[in-house]
Amino acid sequence: MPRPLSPASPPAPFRPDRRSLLAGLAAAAISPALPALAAPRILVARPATLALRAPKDTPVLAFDGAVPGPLLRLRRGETLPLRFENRTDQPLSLHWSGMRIDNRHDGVAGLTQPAVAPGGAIEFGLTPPDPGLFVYRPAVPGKTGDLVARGLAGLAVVEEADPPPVDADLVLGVSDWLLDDAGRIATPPLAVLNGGRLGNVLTVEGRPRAAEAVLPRRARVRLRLANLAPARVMTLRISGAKAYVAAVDGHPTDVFEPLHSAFPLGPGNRIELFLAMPAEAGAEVVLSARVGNGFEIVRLRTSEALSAIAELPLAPLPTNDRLPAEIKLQSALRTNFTIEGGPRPGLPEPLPWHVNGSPGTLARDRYLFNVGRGRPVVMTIANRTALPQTVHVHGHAFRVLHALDDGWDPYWLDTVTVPDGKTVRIAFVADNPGRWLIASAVHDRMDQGLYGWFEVK
Ligand SMILES: [Cu+2]
Repeated sequence: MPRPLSPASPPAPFRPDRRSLLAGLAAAAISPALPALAAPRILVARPATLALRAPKDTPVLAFDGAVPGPLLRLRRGETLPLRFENRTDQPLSLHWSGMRIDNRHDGVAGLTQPAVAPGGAIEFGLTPPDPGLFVYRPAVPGKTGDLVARGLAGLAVVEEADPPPVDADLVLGVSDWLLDDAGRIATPPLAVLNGGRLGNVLTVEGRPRAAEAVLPRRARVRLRLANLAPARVMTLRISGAKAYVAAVDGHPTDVFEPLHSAFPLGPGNRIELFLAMPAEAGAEVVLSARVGNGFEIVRLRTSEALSAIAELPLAPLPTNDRLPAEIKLQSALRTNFTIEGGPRPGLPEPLPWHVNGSPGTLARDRYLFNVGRGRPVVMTIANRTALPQTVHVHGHAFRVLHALDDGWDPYWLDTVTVPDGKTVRIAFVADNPGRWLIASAVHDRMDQGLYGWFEVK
């Protein structure tokens, strides 16, 4: 995620009127409520097929046979009982990327729990502490890139208690598929995987074309977007409407920033936008990714009708008071995450990935650092490679510190991109006990050693 775009003055605060309150109540009424003693939500990973390229469907792996997996809607602080069944021939796990959940359910095979064997199942309760948009997928070091590239990824929305009223809440997962000539998922050689696989078919919600919707004139739209690609960074642009960034990586931003022509979204990154549809009927708003000649992600069109909430200003999301109000940097543990390896000019083969001088390992005595619960951590991520590196921290949300002082960017992240040859410092409070992965968000690089882990005691 880059530095913030030029800051804009935040829009006027949202003052709910009776109409919007009624709209909110109506929305609450149609949200599924969990019974007190709910049967578990069953999630099954199994083979399926997907129409990616005519004439033949592509064999994939999918949660509940759907790509992306079924959209899970949860409520902050409420426990969703889950049963995960593995009906594939691969060992799997279920990681909830971005959720600051109990370490026992973080789903990193070999670190937080054993992999679920083919034919096996696990049951657990998932209690998300923060609202936002999250990704679920396997995290099996050595295998994750292949599993995600075959289709195993889905989205979870954790609802706010009082979401701003909107005419439409669109949740979209964008994926990138590498197909061979026969239309099957390709298996690239290791030297290609070292950098991460880039696909040749992009999809939105599993279809190789833009999502479309017709909305009232002046409609208020919440657009939630996740990059589910195994390796591709997508640069977004919007035309036809003014869009505001409301949240990145699930957490509300301090300041609303206009989405100018472009915004990069790395693998695993999520972004939430608010936009106001034009006042004319038949007007179009297009969000696209700068890939090739441009790939349309969503195309929205206005109808003759007028939004009932057209007069409401675009409002920021409620702030998340579970995130620390401050991070005491002067008492922080200082630590490093130095990345080396990969392709180098003049070398025929890429070098193996190293973090702090060696490839990642889950061996119990080989942690990057351990830290007492509640202590601040400042980590210097040094990218001594020829590629941008997107680094993902489990179980915590962090701030990106400014280069010259201890100020920070006005949002929380769990995934940050460090340009090649550059260094970025991040700060977080180590408030979630357990063993947590720090890994390349380009899963193929993690599979080849670009990771480490830390322990909070
Ligand atoms: Cu994650």
